[in-house]
Amino acid sequence: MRAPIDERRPGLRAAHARLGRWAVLVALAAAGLSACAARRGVASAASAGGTGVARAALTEAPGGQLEGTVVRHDPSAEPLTPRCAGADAETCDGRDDDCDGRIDEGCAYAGGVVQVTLAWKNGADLDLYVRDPTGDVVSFQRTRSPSGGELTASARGACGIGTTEGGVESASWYADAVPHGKYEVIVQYWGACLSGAGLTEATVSVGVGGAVIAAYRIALMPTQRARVVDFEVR
Ligand SMILES: [Ca+2]
Ligand SMILES: [Ca+2]
Repeated sequence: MRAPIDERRPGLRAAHARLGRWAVLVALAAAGLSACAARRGVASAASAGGTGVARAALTEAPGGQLEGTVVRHDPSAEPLTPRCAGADAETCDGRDDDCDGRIDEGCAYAGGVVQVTLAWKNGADLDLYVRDPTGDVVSFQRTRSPSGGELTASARGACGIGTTEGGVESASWYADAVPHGKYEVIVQYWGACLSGAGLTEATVSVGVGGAVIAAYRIALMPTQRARVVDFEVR
């Protein structure tokens, strides 16, 4: 069953179904609200040390008294054990390599008190969607939500943007506006982009209040969607 991605934009979802994603992107571009442009904006802001990075600097510290708990995860999602490779080993790969409770700190996207980061290593185009307890969904379709969520890294929009050797998508909520309750993390494999991308392994990590509460490996085929993990913040 296809998970409803963005119930605040039923028109867009219906258009997806009727016309396919390219047609929707063209329509959005004509209206000056191109999803591709939104993705470029996110990527360029991050790479230039823009808003997301500045917010990270303000909010990456301790994380207050928030706690996060995994409610469920996709049966095919394989829990990953911490690597704890050492203090100098953090790389921009969607995992907390050095086990300091922060995912990919020092990379060109934000931390946050709640952080969900998706990463993969081939030419596929994967999309991250995070639905927060208010029902808002943060994704490339909507990079900022009224609840304070922000997509701070986006990769390979419609296969046309980003690197050819993998990507990262990451969403954050900050200390001054963290909705409490259940979050849903959904990954959509939009397309293979480069021929031969095919089955793609990705990692999904979730950080809450200065601790990584979940990390999974999941494998998806083109067009497949998975609700990787639900977690609760309280
Ligand atoms: Ca990392
Ligand atoms: Ca880390």
